[in-house]
Amino acid sequence: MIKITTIPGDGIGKEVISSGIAILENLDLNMDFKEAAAGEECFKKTGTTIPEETIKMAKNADATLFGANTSVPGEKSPILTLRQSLDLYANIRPVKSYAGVNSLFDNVNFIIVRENTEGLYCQVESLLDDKTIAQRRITRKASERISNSAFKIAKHYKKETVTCVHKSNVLKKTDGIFKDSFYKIAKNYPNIKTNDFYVDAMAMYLVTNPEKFDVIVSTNLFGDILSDEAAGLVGGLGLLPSGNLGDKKGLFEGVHGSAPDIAGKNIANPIATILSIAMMLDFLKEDYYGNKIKTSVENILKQGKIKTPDLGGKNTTKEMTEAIINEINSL
Ligand code: GGG
Repeated sequence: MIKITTIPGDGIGKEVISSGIAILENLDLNMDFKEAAAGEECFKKTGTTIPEETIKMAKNADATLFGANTSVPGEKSPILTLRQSLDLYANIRPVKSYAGVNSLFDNVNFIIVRENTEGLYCQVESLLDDKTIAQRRITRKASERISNSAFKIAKHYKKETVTCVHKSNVLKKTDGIFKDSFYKIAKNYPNIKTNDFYVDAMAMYLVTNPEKFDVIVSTNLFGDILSDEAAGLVGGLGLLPSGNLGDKKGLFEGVHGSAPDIAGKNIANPIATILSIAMMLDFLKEDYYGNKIKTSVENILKQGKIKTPDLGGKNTTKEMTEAIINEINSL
């Protein structure tokens, strides 16, 4: 029995997780789903954005599926708390062009590997009179392990080059360590090419030559910002999946947020979650089903008959989900 904790959260999180469960229930797998609360709605009901019980349920599951959460001013972000509590230090975000999708580029295929536990996401900020300070913690340990994840991914997917993105000309100590750690770990992978760019230059290269990149490793905030830019290259956030991985645990979520403007309308694109489920199944060593899901999504996008509004169509979340289920069953 595979134990899955689901955390739908807020906004479109509920709709896309319900699509995700429909996809999983259709597979010939023995799975048990337990739902846990987190986010703005949970805060209104319980006074906390992430109850201890939710963290416990994520720790006890074989994998966790996360929808999205709306941030509550002054309160902890549930997703950051989960990443830190479960030490899910690697945020893996594959970015790919799909045939049939109207996008800026049709030849993109890279993976962003984002450090997930420190940087500006420590959630340590202070206010003294009119002076505010945010802590940007970068350690050798976390920098080396995320570089190692990036090289392992490059090796696994037979990618040629790993690119380190930083701003060490300004953040000399913090990003100095990040860059040094990258080149230290690179020595263990002599067959993989390396290069590094400042984040501002990288922001430009992604819109001029995105096809040149294979695996990109960066700190927490830079990795997040580049992910949204990358989504813009290939058709939007509705298509970008992600996995938050530690040494033992995995939590999977679309890169998008809770999108309150379209929540509850049955028009959110479920593909980011469905592709995150494919990543989850690979993580659970059920890659036969993971591959089936990926192929089905590719086929549906290529056929172009069913499109949610973000892809230029008028179909609903449920219609897209049903089309992908039918495609899976036809393979
Ligand atoms: N920009 C898309 C979005 O809002 N994604 C949700 C998000 O930012 N989550 C926090 C994170 O991934 O660090």
